[in-house]
Amino acid sequence: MSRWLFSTNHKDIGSIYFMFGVWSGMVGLSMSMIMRIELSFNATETSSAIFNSMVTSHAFLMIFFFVMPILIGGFANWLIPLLINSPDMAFPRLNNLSFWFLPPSILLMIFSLMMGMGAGTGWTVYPPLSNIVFHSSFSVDLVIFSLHLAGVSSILGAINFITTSLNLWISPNSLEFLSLFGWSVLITAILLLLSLPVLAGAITMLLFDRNLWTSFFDPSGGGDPILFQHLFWFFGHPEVYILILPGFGLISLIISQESMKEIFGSLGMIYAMTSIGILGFIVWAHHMFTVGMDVDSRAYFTSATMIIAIPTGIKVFSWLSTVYGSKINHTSSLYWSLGFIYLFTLGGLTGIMLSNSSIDVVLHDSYYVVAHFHYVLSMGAVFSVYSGVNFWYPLFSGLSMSEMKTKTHFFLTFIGVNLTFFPQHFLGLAGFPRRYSDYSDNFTMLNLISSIGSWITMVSVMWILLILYESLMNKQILLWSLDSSMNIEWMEGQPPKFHSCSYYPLIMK
Ligand code: HAS
Ligand code: CU
Repeated sequence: MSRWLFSTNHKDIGSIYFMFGVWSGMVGLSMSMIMRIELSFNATETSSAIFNSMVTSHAFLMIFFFVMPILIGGFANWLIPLLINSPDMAFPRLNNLSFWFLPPSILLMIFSLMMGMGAGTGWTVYPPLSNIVFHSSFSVDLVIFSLHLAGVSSILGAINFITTSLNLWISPNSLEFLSLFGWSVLITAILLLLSLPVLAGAITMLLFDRNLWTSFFDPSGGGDPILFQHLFWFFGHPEVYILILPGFGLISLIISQESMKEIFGSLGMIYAMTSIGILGFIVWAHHMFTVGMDVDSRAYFTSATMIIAIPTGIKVFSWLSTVYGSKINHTSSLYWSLGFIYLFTLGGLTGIMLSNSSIDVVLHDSYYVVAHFHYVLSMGAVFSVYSGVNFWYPLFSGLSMSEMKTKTHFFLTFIGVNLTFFPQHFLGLAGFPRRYSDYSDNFTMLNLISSIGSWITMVSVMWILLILYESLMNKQILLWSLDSSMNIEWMEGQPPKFHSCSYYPLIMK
């Protein structure tokens, strides 16, 4: 018990982050299924209220309690000290504290659904909807407290990763040789450190507006609700890159390993990630094109946003150039990586469409936006998680999963998520607004396809859980890895042995 509760070991802490993330991912998934079920029937007043609070909690759970804990808490905790040859993180006890802020935080989020009316604000928590007038119960306050705790957890984690990457880096002592995953986590941690305090400020001001009679966001007291939007998106846009950058890092390591060569243009990859990180801070108002902004600002935010396609394109083409012409290992982990490149690019391209302020005025708050961000998240970030899980499961657990089964899992998920989200582009273009609990008949067909897709995805999640269960129960250890190119030696009852000559130097790059 104390091994987990008081753990200061980066691998153990990484493992509890994984368990936590998988659990909250399942809760988040259930919430999305509740939304799809609601959309399959005629809405009532009650079902609409539930729908609204599901929209809010689903987003928070997936972002703060699934993707971030798994990619940063799980993968980065496990891999960063290994990649820089350091015995542990710089502040092991702080690492423990970072994790243990999360359970109370998620409890507050769940309590917000059970006490009061539920927070039907969406993850953006915009006032005036989130004001005491329109959300008079305790729910929004609970959401704010939950975000405070999750924010503290992430800031402490960020401090830890930055210090570890810069100070525990033993040899060679040039950052150019830090692995691409190391770079992605370092940049992510800097983004966290700079953006989360702004969110904390915004939600604390909202808390004061709700309970202490301030009027930061209330025009009747001299405030301005648009101020909240600026503060939120100054955090919110860097946040989307926080969600994807560690995924980029994992994909780079995996593509390089499975193609058996160094990543094409790895220095360019470092510059690309750095530019994405910097640019991410100066494009936030592309989420606010419809607030009545002047034309010059819209022109600026449109152009600045479009520039991000350049470093991102550099990353996509470098991954493709790495795979091109190499004798690739057809592992399920590589399937997920290739799926990532394909579908993330699709999502990125719809992002470029949305960055045109004149187009966004029509598409804002429509399902087109929902399709965009699920392509970059459900198929970008989540595919990178699955790719990483398939790749490092043997290292994390000492066990193996059936390749044949994990490949069927890949295809099932691939079909499921595309069926779910591709039709949502057309729903958006046809004018179906997001966050609505009901719709007119002409939207039925596309919604039906989307719901069927979500059930297929649900089955695919059950399938991977079964695969994991089978592996854990049977203590499925390979005697000798058939896949010699992975250079891992498996001996019954012993942890896997990595042949440093090939595996390690490759993942170091
Ligand atoms: Fe986004 C809304 C624009 C990347 C996540 N995004 C969201 C929301 C989320 C999200 C969660 O400008 C909704 C928030 C909410 O609740 O309201 N996004 C972009 C752009 C990029 C982008 C330009 N988004 C992401 C990533 C996310 C993410 C990554 C998470 C993981 N996004 C927007 C805009 C909105 C938005 C608007 C607001 C919409 C609204 O009205 O609310 C870029 O980083 C994408 C770059 C990637 C590529 C693909 C690879 C590049 C290649 C190079 C060639 C491409 C070229 C472009 C030259 C571009 C292969 C050509 C252009 C063509 C159209 C063909
Ligand atoms: Cu954005």
